Amino acid sequence: MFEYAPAPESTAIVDLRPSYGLFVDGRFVPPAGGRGRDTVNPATEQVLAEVAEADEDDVDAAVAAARRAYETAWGPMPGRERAKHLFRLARIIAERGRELAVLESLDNGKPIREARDVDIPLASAHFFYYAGWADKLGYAGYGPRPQPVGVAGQIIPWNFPLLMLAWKIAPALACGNTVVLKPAETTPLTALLFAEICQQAELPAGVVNIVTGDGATGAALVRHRGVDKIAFTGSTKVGKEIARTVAGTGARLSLELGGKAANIVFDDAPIDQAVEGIVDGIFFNQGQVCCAGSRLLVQESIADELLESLKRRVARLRVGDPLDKNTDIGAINSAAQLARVRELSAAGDAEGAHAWSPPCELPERGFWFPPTIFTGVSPAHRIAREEIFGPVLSVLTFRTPDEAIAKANNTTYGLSAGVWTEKGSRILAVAEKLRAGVVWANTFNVFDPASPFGGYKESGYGREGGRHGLEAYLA
Ligand code: TXE
Repeated sequence: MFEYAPAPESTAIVDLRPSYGLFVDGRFVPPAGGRGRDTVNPATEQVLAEVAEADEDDVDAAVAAARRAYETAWGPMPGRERAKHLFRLARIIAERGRELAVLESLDNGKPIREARDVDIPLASAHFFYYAGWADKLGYAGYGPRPQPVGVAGQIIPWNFPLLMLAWKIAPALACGNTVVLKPAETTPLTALLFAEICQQAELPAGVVNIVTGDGATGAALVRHRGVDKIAFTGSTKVGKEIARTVAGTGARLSLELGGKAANIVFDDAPIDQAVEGIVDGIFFNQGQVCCAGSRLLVQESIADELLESLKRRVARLRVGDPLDKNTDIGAINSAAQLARVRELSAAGDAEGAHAWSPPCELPERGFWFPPTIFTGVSPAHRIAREEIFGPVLSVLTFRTPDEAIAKANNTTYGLSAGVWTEKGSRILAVAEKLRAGVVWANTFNVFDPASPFGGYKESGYGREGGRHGLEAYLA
């Protein structure tokens, strides 16, 4: 168990090994406690592989390796040399894009089309973008010899496994930090393939360490005294717990937590375009997106017309096999996540909202939830307030722009929002008043490595992406 052997020669797109060790100090190693956990394909419930479960000793070894690499190899390395390594990582991710996309789809349940066209190219783009910064920090006002923070502990969720890894690792490395990253327990496989890519790119040993495991592994990393910075993306509940722990260790912290975005459609909006944006906003990645447009706020005068056309469009979405390139909606990532989506959807029914789903046959095995639209939702309902993190849209109406703004801001979160209107002046006026880190106008879920991303209120603090993303990793 957990012996690392090179992949067997094969023509298959992905070569899954029966078991995977931890990636520490440039090598795959068995976990100290000898424990493992199966990762399953959420579309079939079949076991894909057994993955090591790191305990305190493993985390300790990974942090020590990261510290050595920081002090002896990566920290002292000139920015232009670090840039070369990052460019190499970016190129290999792009070259191995097909393999990564298939693996991501298998482990996460997302449609292959999304993994292929969004997750993997964006992950590569993040490495390209931050590679460009590595040798320019000195000129960009960060001082003649910009100081990295040191060793970064990074904990990521399961909704965009490789992309979240790229958001975390690329800026950290560009600034001269070394990292210990913990992937989510249900989606470790692309992070482990990335570890292999680090070897292929001849990254110095210890610069990137990957410790797989669950919340206990994450907690061990968070309380480790050798970690100078914690970066976390995940639930608000765990984010708050981490903030409490970090208050006692003195590490720096950035948090990217949940959301409950309003997608606001005014009566002069281009309806067809808005419908596409609403569908993309809530059904992309089965709605398991922190910035998902999960609350549709539609102006009362066009509500009926818009809902009619939205339902016609949703009825055409294909739900099913994530590896079929015509699939629009794949599987929910885990049984636990499916239970959460079901629970909140049942709360919507119980509180008197009206659920609509198109007729669709869901596969018998695996974790599936049909695209669902709730109308008759009041702001007090749980489905209007809580993050569902599934393919479930809550529809509310408004009469005036002020009412739309008040309803949009009536949330404990503040990550993203959308505005649909033909009037440019209205876009600016409304966007200014929305308490959300990102506001999209006449589009939704558009990402670029050069744009900062992050929230207000219980959506967390700190920004990732763009020049702002460097701040988190410079002392
Ligand atoms: O998140 P967790 P879960 C929201 C979404 C979802 C809910 C629960 O609403 O329904 O959270 O999802 C690690 N110390 N988001 O339970 O537990 C864990 O192993 C340190 C929004 O999956 O927060 C994983 O690697 N780490 C979000 C990561 O934290 C701990 C994305 C996220 O898991 C830990 C995911 C601990 N005590 C869920 N406990 C977004 N912002 O996009 C767990 N972890």
